[in-house]
Amino acid sequence: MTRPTRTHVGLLAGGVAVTVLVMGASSTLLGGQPGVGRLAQRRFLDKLSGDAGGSNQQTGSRALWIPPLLAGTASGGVTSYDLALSAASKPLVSGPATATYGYNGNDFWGPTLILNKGEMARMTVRNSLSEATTTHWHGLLVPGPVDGGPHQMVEAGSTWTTDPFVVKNNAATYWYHPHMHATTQKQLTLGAGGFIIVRDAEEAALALPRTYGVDDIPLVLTSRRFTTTSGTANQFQYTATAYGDYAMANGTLNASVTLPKQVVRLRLLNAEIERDYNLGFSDGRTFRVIGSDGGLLGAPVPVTRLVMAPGERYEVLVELGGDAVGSTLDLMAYNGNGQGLAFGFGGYEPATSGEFGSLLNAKNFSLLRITVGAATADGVRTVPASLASQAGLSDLALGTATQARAVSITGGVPPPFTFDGRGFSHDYVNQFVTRGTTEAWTINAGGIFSHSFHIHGVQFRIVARNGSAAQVKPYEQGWKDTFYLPIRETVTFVARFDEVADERYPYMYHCHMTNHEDEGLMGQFVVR
Ligand SMILES: [Cu+2]
Repeated sequence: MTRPTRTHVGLLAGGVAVTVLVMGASSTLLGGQPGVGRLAQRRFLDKLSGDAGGSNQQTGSRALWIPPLLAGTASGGVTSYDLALSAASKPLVSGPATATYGYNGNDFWGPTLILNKGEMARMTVRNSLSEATTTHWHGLLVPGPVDGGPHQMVEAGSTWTTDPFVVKNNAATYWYHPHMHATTQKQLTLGAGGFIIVRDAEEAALALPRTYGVDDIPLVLTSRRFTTTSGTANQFQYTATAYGDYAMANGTLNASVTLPKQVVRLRLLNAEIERDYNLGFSDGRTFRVIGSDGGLLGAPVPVTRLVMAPGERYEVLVELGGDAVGSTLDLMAYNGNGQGLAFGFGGYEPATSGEFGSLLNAKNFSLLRITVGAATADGVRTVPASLASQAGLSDLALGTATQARAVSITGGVPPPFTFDGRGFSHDYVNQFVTRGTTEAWTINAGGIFSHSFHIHGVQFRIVARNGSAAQVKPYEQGWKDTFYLPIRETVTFVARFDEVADERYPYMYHCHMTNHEDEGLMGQFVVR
C-alpha cells in the first residue's frame, strides 16, 4: 500500500471547493463550513429512510441501539462470560444488507459485559468466522496469556477459554475487540467489538447515573464507508481507507435517542480507525468529564470540548434537567475549520475521498441527536462535587520511576509507520520490563501524522506533554491506557508494571489507529 505524503495533503487544507459524486448525487462540498455537504448527506439519508422527498436532516434518524448486557455464569467462585463471534448482515441502507461481524448473534458489535472489581472472572470466545481472530480485553489488568493479543489466536471454528483472573481494574469503561496482526482494521470495521463495564464499591457509593440504557448510555462512536464488493453494493470498505463517510453511534447511522430530563452519563468510546474526535454539544453547553480510560477522576472536569483519539474512553455527565421536554441537542464532532485543529488531527485532511479523505473530513457533524424526555422518578439531579480517591495514581511520578524509556514513531512516508525503525514482528521483543518496577516512557510522535498510543498490561498516569506537566489536560490526569499523540509532540507517562507476560504471550504497545497498527506500528514487551 502506498502512503501519500501527508504533509503535501495538508498543504491543501482550507475552504477549497471540490465536487464529489456521492450515491449518484453530485454536490458541492465546502470544507468545514456548517451545513455544507448537506445535499450529499440528505440524498444518502433519503436512501436510508426510503423517503425520496425528505428534506430534514433527521429524515432518516434511527433509534440508537443499546447493546444488550451479557450475564456471567457463576460457578465455583468464578464468573464465566461466553462470547461467540459470527458473520452476520445488517440492513443499513436501501438495497443489499451490509455484511458484518457481531458477537452473540448481534448484527454489529457485541453485548456489554459487567465485571465487578475483586471477583474472579473467565472469558470464553467461540470463533464461528471463517478466519482466525483474537480477542483483547482493552484496558484490563490481566496476565499475558489472558490478554488476547496477536499470539493468542482463535482459529476458525475453535474456542478459546482463558484462565480465571481477578478483576483488578477500577470502575470504568473498557472494551473488547480483535487484535489479529494485520486484520484488526478489517474485523473492527465489520463490527467486532463490545463494551466492558467494571463496577466497584467506590463508584457504587456515588450518586451517579447507572441505569444502563436509561441514564447510563454506552456510546461507541465511529464511521463507515460503503463500497461495492464482489458485485454487492452497500458493503463496508476496510482496505485503503482511513475514514468512513457516515457517522455511526452504536452501529446506528444517523442515530437518535431520548434521554431523561436529569443528569445523564455517556460512556464514550472512539472506535474509529484513524479519526480523532473534538467532541462538544450543538448548543455549546458545558459538560463534565468524570472518568478516563481506567477509572473515575478525582472531581468532575467541566469542558465544552473533549478530544478523543481511537481507543480512548471518557465518561461524561450531561445535565439535561434545565432542558424542556421535547427539545433536542446534538452530540457533535467539531472536526471542522475554526476549531483550532491543524494538519495531523485524524480526519482533518481536506480530501473528501480516497484513502485519507472522507465526506466527514474537516467538517462539524452530528454523532447523536438527543431528544429530552420525561425525568425518571429516581434520576440524578446534581453532579457530585468529588468522585474517586484514585489510590496509587499520585505515586506515579517522574521521581519514582526507576527506568526511563524513549520510543519514537518512525517511517510513514511511504513505508509503513514503525517504532524506532522496526516494524512489528511476532518473534521480536522490543522491551524487557522488570515486574513491580515503575517506569517513565516518553513517546515521540514524529513529524508525519498524529497517533493514538496504547499499551497493554498497565493503567498509567500521563505526567507530561512536550516535557510540560501543565500541558496535560485536566480530564486526562486520571488513569489512562491510551492517549492522543499529536504530530511532532511527545507524551510521557509513568506506569507500575505489576502484571506478568513472557515471550510466548508478550504484551503489546501500539498505535490504536488500526491501519497504522496493521501495517506494523506495534511493539512487544515482556514483564517478569
Ligand atoms: Cu498511528
